Amino acid sequence: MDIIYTEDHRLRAAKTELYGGELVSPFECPERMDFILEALKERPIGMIKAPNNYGDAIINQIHDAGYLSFLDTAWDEWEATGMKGEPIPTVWPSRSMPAPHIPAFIEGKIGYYALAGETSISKGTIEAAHASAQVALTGADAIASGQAGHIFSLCRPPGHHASRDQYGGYCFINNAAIAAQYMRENGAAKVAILDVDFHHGNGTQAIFYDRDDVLFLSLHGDPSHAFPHFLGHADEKGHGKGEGHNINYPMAPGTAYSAWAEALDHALASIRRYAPDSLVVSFGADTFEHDPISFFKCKSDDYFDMGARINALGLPTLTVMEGGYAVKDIGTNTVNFLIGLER
Ligand code: Q9C
Ligand code: ZN
Repeated sequence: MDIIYTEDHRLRAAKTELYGGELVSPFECPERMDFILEALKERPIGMIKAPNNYGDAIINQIHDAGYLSFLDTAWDEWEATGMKGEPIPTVWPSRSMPAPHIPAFIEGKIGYYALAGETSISKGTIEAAHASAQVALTGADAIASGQAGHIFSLCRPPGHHASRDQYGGYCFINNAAIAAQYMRENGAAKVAILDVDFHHGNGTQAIFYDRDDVLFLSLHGDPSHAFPHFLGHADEKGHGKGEGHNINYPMAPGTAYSAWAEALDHALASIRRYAPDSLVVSFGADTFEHDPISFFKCKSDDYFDMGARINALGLPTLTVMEGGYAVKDIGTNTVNFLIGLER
């Protein structure tokens, strides 16, 4: 399986994340990729290739124009205020204060376009996010054109929390959604997105919620206990034409692989019934027992089985990297998953 990767992810190197009431060094850091690259060097599974440039056409179909231009200028506008730290939101449109107008001042715009408060927009963030989207598009193209049966798009920053017009949870541009949309535009009548990151893929869900041409399934920590806290419940099943095309598997703190894999089998049965032309896997290694911000109990060897079960679908499959923060182990666990995918 070939791997699509670019060093441009290093442009995303925020100094701060708001965590536990403190500003800490971000969990979602460039070193994550180094551990995966190191594991791929020890156990090579294919060629590592640079992304092509597909421009903005698909990105513009998935994201709001005002949101994208906000991201383009956010750092410069923030820097111009003379504020000392990195931009994080301090105020939001909320239940008692819905937003009839988009603010002009950067502090208000940040609140308008943020869905969570942990993620700083550092200098270089939007450049890295666009490079990450091209990594996803290059993988989607290889799958759509039939050049490959499996591709791994080693995206960073991740994407599945980013909605049409909001960033957060370390995500800015929704790589998996863009990959699925590219496949739809290039020969696939139906695409399934299977999100196995520890966190609910709220952004991907929201983007496809009223569509029946993209089936979204997510296995994740119960939002009653885990980020993103407000989306990802089992009763969210899609809307309008999309009714029945959104399937959530929220799971309790402490869930081990055996129970997780039962939910996976249920999800795989739904994918088989849907009979998509291709599959996008939003893969996060944060289901690992020692992940610092998550509460599932998957062990390193479980990732082989996870990959093998998904491979049994027999679908052209693009795996897109999402989260995973136990930096020492995400290399091992990610490569285990990819090896399992080819079993
Ligand atoms: N107490 C991804 O995995 N904060 N994003 C968690 C835990 C945000 C995770 C705080 C986690 C975002 C792509
Ligand atoms: Zn995650």
